[in-house]
Amino acid sequence: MTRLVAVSNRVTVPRRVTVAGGLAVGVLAAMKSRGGLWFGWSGETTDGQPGPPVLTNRQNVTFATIPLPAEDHEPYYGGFCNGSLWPLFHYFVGSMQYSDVHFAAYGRVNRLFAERLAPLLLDDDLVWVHDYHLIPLAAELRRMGLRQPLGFFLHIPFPHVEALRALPVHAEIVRDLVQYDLVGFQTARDLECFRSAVAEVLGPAALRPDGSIQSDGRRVRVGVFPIGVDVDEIQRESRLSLSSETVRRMCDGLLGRRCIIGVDRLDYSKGLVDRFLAYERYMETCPDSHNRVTFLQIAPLSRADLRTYAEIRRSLEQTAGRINGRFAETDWTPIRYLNRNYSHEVLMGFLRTAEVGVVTPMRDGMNLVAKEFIAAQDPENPGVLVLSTLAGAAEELSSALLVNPRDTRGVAEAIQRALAMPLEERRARHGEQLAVLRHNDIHAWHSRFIDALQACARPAIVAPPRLQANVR
Ligand code: ADQ
Repeated sequence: MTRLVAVSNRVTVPRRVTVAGGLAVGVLAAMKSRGGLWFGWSGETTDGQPGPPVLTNRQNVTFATIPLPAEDHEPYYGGFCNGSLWPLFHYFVGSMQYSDVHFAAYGRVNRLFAERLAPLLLDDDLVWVHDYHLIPLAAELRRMGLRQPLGFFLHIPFPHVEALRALPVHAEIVRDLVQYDLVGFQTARDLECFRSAVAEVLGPAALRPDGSIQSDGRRVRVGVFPIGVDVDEIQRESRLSLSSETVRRMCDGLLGRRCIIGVDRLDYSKGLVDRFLAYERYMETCPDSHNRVTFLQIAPLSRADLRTYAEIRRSLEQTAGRINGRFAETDWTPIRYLNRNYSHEVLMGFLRTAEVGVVTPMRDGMNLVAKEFIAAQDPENPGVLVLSTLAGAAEELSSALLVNPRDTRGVAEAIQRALAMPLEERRARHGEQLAVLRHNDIHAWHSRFIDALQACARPAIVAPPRLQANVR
């Protein structure tokens, strides 16, 4: 079996500390089941250029990490990645900043990744690069003469070309993406947006009739690979953790009240302020809910040293404080808002306890919490998912209560409907959603991508067959 090499911006060698983030959850699952090498940033900075990667073995996975040069880290990570690409790709075009200095640091960090990764690569490795931080990595590796199959998966949405064009270097981004052999997206919409960007930048002739892309005489395959969750593992965890101390204390603290839950990294794209406003509206229109329902929002801090993230944190604290001040009673706090990380198991226990999961991002590549909520439920007495139409997960989970996250009245009504939904309807919806989750679980996600990438290694003279229905 050829070795899998995963590359992502940040690599956290598993310890007992849990990292909240969908990419880490997904890539770790792929690496654990298949083994291989996982390369990326250690989370530290250094003066000057870093030396060779530090290698750490954990079971069948070797973690290879490097620090980043202190002077490049901020313009690369806070600047181009999270000041330009993240807002733009989530359609916050007005919040996007752009600076040539940031873009140059983005290029330098990608070159550094290529230079430190290349000596670790074997001839028949499969290299799978993750997410928007590393779009130029394939071009850098190709410049160094590497010939291994290179795949890229975008965890976040790919924006429509009309939004993408707002970025001064959008053409470079598209040209760098077609240096990979395989480019994968979460949803069919993202893929269509990418194809229209390719037509705009490379010309319509770059789109081949079979759906693949022609670039400099090479064939670039593209596909849709919706990320999933480990359904059986989540069911096991959520059952077991009901008896854990932390989950028991949480349940005891509810004093028999019904629980609505939200779990998100603290990020402005997750729609948390509007979600709180929708819950406020629900309490306004349903006075019966007072002292009978509690909204538990778990939102671990992320990218906390970036200004936009400090702002959203402040505004959430103010909104939760105002709403609690308005409705709370001596023995009831309507919104419990926590900025903490929990182990995956405890989190799944919280999700199982809740009767309604509210997942209302303004945009999201997929949103694993929506899928985790469904998988964690008791199938005999399941809760109801209220889901934003702008999350990639909505493409698959069409039997959730679908809402527009800015429509506070619509979200409030969906919460009300979810809490009143009869058992039979809840079971029917949950059954449909669970079947989708099983079909597209985490194992299906990585094996489909890796099979498609493996096929890119075949000699060019063999006419490449269609590998799967969703790979062109
Ligand atoms: P994220 O934006 O991080 O992921 P999401 O898909 O919801 O969003 O994944 C978050 C993960 O972190 C979940 O597995 C969740 O359980 C975990 N988590 C959240 N809060 C936690 C807490 N307090 N403690 C511990 N764990 C916590 C990005 C994209 C998404 C895409 C994923 C995967 O933005 O659109 O779905 O990658 O591709």
